Amino acid sequence: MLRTAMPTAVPTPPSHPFLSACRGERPSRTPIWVMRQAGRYLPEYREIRSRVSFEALCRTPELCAEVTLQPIDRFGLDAAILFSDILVVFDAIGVPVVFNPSPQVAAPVRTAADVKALRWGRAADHLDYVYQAVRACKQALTGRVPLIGFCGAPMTTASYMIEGGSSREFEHTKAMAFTEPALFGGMLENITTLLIEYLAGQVAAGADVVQIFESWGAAFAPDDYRIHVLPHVRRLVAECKPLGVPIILFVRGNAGLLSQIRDLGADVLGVDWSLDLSDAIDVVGTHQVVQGNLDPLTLLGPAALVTEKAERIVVAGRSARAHIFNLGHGISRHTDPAMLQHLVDVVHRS
Ligand code: 1CP
Repeated sequence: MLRTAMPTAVPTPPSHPFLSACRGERPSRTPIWVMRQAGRYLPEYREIRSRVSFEALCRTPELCAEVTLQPIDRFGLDAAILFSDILVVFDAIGVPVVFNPSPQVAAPVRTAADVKALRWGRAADHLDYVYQAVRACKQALTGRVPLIGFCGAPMTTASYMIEGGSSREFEHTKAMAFTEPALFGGMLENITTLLIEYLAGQVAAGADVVQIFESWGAAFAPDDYRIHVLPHVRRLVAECKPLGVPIILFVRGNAGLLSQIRDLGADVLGVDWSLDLSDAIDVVGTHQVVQGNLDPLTLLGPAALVTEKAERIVVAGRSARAHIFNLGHGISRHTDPAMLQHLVDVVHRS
């Protein structure tokens, strides 16, 4: 549903270094953005959060745009990522979630009856506030940098519903996959359909690139991942290809999974910090575009260490088809913003 009230946003030039790298071209300098770049390590974010709950923030497009642009205005990063959360899709299917700040689902979804009771079918139509936020971001960015839309991968998303929140062991999720594979598979299939529609809605609203977050890839052993999880990620990537924007697939815990995800057709593979970038490139091949992979907690160390590690990653990235610098997972809330500025400067001058 297009809103005609909002003027047309200025498009980002296709020659932008981040978009060039996503397409597999080598831009003149290594582009950098960082996962969770808008968030609690920024005083200007905490100021807004002192007045507005996280839930209200996600549902207020103008505030989403303001928060999305905070790190862009401050650091000179090469891409913006929509401020939202992978779990807002629960709104669409009728699973209440609260953030405290970690997500809590009071009524977990574990049985066939629980799954059947959810509001499947054109569920992504209920997420118009996200699409409005994408439009507000594009408007505010005035073409300065591209905007990344995103979703969780099917299993990562489902795990929060099944566990009732964050988890260390994923015992309910894995028990469901192992004891009731048809129920688990059916649930992931429904979620995948929702995620495809959801990413299509974000792209229609103006997202230049989409990233799929498989934050809990390591929950499953590689052979179980191949059986229970991979087919859904494959379908998500395949059915998002026709959207015509680059797809970044980030799998955390991917040292053991890179060989499974390298052939799914994602334009960029996000590498976590559990392995050296050069080893990741050995596995995925030098024809792949990679993104990553500094350990986020390096930013809690001295500037000289950040310089040394970042430069090493930039050098390793030169053997890939193209490289987008990022952290190997989300930035810590304990990070000094000055250290992120130092990292951006090091990457840009390397
Ligand atoms: O302000 C607050 O106190 C809320 C903390 C917070 C924030 C800032 C949450 C709750 N989500 C977010 C924003 C968010 N979440 C973004 C913003 C865009 C950016 O990167 O700047 C993004 C992309 C996410 C995605 C997300 N949410 C993921 C995937 C990425 C990752 O970090 O692995 C996951 C797993 C979530 C779930 C979630 N939501 C919030 C928290 C604290 C969590 C993680 C909980 C857990 O560890 O299980």
